[in-house]
Amino acid sequence: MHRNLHAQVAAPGTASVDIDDADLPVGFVQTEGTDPTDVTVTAGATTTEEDNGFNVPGTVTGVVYNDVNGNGTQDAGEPGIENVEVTITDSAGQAVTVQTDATGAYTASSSSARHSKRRYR
Ligand SMILES: [Ca+2]
Ligand SMILES: [Ca+2]
Ligand SMILES: [Ca+2]
Repeated sequence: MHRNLHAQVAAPGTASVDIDDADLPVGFVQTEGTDPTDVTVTAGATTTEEDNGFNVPGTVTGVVYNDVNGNGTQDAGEPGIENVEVTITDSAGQAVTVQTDATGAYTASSSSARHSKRRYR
C-alpha cells in the first residue's frame, strides 16, 4: 500500500519527518529508509520524503547437536554443539549469519541482521 500524505509546515529549511513507531503493528521493522528523516523544505515548493518500507521479519530457529547414539533424534543428555556458524539466506537473497549458543540453538531474523536476536533455552 502506498499512501501519500500532505502536511504543510510553516518555515522553509530543514524539517524532521518522524514516523510514530507506536502506530505501527507490533514487530514491524524498517526495511527501506530511515526514521526520523531530515528533509529540506523550500518556500513555495513541495518536498517529497523518501519511501519508508516496513515489514515483519520471519524467524528461523534450529538446533545443532551431537547425536551420540546415532539414532537420528536428540535424546536427553545429548549436548548441543556451540559456536557453529549458520547462514540463512532469504528469498530476497539477504543473508544473515548467526552462531549456535551453548545449547546448540540458533535464532535468525530473515529481514535484517541488525535486528536478529539470540535466544537461549
Ligand atoms: Ca519515529
Ligand atoms: Ca524516513
Ligand atoms: Ca540420539
